[in-house]
Amino acid sequence: MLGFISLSTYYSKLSESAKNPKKDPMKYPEVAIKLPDWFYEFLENREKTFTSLEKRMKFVIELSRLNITNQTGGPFAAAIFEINEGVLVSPGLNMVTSMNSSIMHAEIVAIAILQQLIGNYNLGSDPSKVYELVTSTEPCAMCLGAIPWSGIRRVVCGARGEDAEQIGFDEGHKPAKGILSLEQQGITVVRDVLRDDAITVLKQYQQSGGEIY
Ligand code: AZG
Ligand code: ZN
Repeated sequence: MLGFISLSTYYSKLSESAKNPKKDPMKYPEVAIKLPDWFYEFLENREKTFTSLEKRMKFVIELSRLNITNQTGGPFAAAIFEINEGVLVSPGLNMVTSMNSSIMHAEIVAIAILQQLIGNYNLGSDPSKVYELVTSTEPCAMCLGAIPWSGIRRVVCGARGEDAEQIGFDEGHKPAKGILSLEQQGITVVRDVLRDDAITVLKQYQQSGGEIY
C-alpha cells in the first residue's frame, strides 16, 4: 500500500513493472469500500424494514454510535431505504480515518454501495423504486453536491450541519440555502428527526477525543 512506501520508491517500482508487466505487475492501488465486520454482526437477526422516519433515523444514529465505539471512523452514519416500505437497501458509515480518504463520508458510502448493488449509477432509473437517504447529520458541502447526481428522491436528517461545526467538523461551503437547496432540484428534505439523539453522538465523539477534520 502506498502509505507504507515513499512516492519515489512507488514510482520506481511502477516503471520497473511497466518494462516487464507480466513478471511484476505494479498498479496504482485499487480503492474498494468494505464495511467493517461489526456492522454485519449488528445487522444479523435484525428487522430490515423500518416503517417510520423515526425508526429509520434511530437505526442510523445507532450505527453512528457504533462507528465511534468500534473506532472505524467519525460520528456519522447514513442509510438508504426504499421510501414507501422502509426496507433498508444500503448502509453508509464515515470511514475517512480508517480508509485514509477524505471522501468516505457516510452518505457517499451508502450511495456508492447501492449503485453497485443495483448496477446503475442512477438510483432514480427505475420509477417503481424510490430511494430515501437518511443521515445522522445534514450532508456537508461535498455530499450536498453528490446527492442530486445520485437519483435519491428524499433526504432525511438528524443533527444540523451547525451541530457538527459546533464540535469542530468542517462541513464546507454550502449554497446559501444550505440543505434546502436540494428542494430546488426536486429532492424532498426533512430535517431535525431525532436531532437531540444525533447531537448526543457528536458530543460523545468529541468527549472521547476523536479526530476532528
Ligand atoms: C460529515 N458530515 C456528514 N453529514 N457525514 C459525514 O460522513 C461527515 N464527515 N465529516 N463531516
Ligand atoms: Zn459529507
